[in-house]
Amino acid sequence: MSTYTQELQTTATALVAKGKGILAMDESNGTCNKRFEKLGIAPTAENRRAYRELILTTPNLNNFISGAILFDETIKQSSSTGESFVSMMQGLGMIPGIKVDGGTKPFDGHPDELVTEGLDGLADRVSEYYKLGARFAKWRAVITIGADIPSAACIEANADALARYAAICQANGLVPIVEPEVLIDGDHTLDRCQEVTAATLKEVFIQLAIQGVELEQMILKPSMVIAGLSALLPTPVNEVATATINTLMQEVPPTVAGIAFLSGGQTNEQAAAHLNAMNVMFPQAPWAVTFSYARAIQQSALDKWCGDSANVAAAQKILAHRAACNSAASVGTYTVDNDRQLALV
Ligand code: 5MM
Repeated sequence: MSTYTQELQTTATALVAKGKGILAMDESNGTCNKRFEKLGIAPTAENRRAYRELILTTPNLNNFISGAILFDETIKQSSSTGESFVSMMQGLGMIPGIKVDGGTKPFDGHPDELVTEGLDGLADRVSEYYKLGARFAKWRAVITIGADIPSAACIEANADALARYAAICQANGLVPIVEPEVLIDGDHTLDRCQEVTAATLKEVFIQLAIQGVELEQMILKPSMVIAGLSALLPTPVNEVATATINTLMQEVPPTVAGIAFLSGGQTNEQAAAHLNAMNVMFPQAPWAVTFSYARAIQQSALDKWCGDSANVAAAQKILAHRAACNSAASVGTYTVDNDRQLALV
């Protein structure tokens, strides 16, 4: 039993508390700037800080959000009143988390495939983030579906890195969020996505076992099993929910503390409706099934804000609405009609 066992267990359980999910606001500067530039927002540290302040000061956010994943720059920033973001979150009962991966790089010898880097010096960085107040971490691996990919080598390399990251986090006090994302890009069928997701999760849990990761002290952040964005036919909501939960039931041990999905390029309504259907149709699932969305919570609010302080209150209203919708989906009470009606209020 490590020094952190009890704390890790408590944090993992709190992150997936009933009716709550995780807000991913951990875009690296490159990703955040790209989203800003599309809207004509200058890609400055001050604008990134102001945007993160808008998010964290959204009224009632803590009713729906258990914790938020921050980027390295953000965890060291403060609000305009001078209070650090970490302190603000602690005061609101939202657990600070931190993205610790170093991003994806081309996987040498394997065209069109990626491997996530960032293990060098990770134990020291995790210890530092713990001292700054973080209590959980996130590492994202990316698996691409194509004609002859993913390769077994790509799945294994990414699963190995995820497991080594998770073990380092647990040894140094942070609950690891393990995020193997099977990209939605492409014209693949739902069946192909299911096959790749199953193979990926199988390897991830083999590697987690090899590294001795405590499953009760980690959260899995998977993508949903869904047809590719350019597939001919959209998949009905209940089919996505069924294929996703069946795949997880097959590959994810019941002792994992919780499942918190990424939205991965789905629309706001799709991300909420799919999560909702899983909770309605599979109440017997052994884990809490909730969200860890970035775009499906934030993007509409960012579009409204557009870097203008006059739009902060309106943007916060949109953000709170998306958080509330996904909270409802996490307990199976979301409807698209309510979503649209409340969005108009
Ligand atoms: C897949 O991206 C994660 C979840 O976001 P969505 O719900 O929008 O799919 C997200 O947490 C992502 O890992 C972060 O935004 C960091 O991304 P970058 O590209 O900066 O590493």
